[in-house]
Amino acid sequence: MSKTRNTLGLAVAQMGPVHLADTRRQVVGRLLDMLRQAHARGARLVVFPELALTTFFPRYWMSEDQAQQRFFERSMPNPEVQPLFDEARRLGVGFYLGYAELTAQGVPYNTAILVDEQARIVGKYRKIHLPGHDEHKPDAPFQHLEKKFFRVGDQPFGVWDTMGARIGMCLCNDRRWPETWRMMSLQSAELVVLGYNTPSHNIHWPEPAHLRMHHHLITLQASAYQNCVWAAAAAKCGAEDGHHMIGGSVIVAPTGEIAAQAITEDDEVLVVQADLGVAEAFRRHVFDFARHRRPEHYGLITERVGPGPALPRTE
Ligand code: CDT
Repeated sequence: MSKTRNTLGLAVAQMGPVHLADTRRQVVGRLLDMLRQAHARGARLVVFPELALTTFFPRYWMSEDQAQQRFFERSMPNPEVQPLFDEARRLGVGFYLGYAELTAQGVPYNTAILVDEQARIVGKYRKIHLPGHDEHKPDAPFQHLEKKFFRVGDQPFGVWDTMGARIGMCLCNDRRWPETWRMMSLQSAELVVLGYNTPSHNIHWPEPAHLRMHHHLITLQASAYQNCVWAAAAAKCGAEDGHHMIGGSVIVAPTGEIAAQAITEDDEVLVVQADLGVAEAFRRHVFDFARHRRPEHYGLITERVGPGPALPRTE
């Protein structure tokens, strides 16, 4: 007897560079093309990158006001992004989209939304792990000013039941932190979606360039396996006005295996029919959290931020 498989048509829409001179209208045109391609290949959910509507502006020194005037969205959908919502509803495809959000109270966040097949915003996530710095580094080849331009997200990692799956969201640097994934797998996430902009060069120390891709993939693969989730990660990549960022968009199975990976540094769509049942054996056995986790021995994880002294021992 054949078992019915619970599959989700899952797409990652990687973006090539968005230059300073590119308009929102041009960018949304590219997103529309990829939404249609993904739909034609059987996708029900399309994952777009972090800060997908603009260049990765935290690389430029400017005032917060200048950044907000040029790169932030005051409402969503707004008239420039509305065509994406309209086409998603017409096709019956949901999506995840990252953008710079300025709230009605004037608070700036690095945000992602989850939009269902009826084009309703069903989930919002505001980035928690903000990398980089807030001061000007005039000697660096570029800046990484996320700590200047964004506030830390105001809500914990969440999950949303939509499009036939329990879906968690995070953004870029969050993927490097085990706590991100565990927060969502403890809420029974089946899929974690994320966008990223990862510069190829580290401005803080001469990190060998190949490690950027290695750390990206090893993190995605280990986290998917250790948390029994599918992971779908969409890059914005290539050289934005000469500033290179890694590609390597991937869909990873709960086995830790890569089910699909981008081969270009341009707009490129990956589609996988993701069998959500694959995780079940892992959840019942090696990672049966309810039976095997020992939170009474994990206290430091929430008590301490940085490393400190050894814990006292009885023997
Ligand atoms: N956008 C973003 O979060 N980028 C960071 C750069 C890290 S620099 C160490 C990332 O984690 O990919």
